[in-house]
Amino acid sequence: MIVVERIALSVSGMHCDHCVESVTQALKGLDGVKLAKVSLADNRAQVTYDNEKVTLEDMVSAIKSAGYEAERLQE
Ligand SMILES: [Cu+2]
Repeated sequence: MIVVERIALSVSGMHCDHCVESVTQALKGLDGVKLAKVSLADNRAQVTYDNEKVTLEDMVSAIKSAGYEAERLQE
């Protein structure tokens, strides 16, 4: 069963389009992430994902590995 959810993350440490691209690729590289929309202006990432394949912790650690910090944003 595929359970698709959407969450918003607050991402810190981004300062240019290259950073946005790095964070986007880090998220999209995870199995189960369907969509990742990263905004430099808001320091946010909107992620649509299959919650049976990927967790919030996976996303946060992928973003950390790319060199940025992230945490869940309550919408
Ligand atoms: Cu940058």
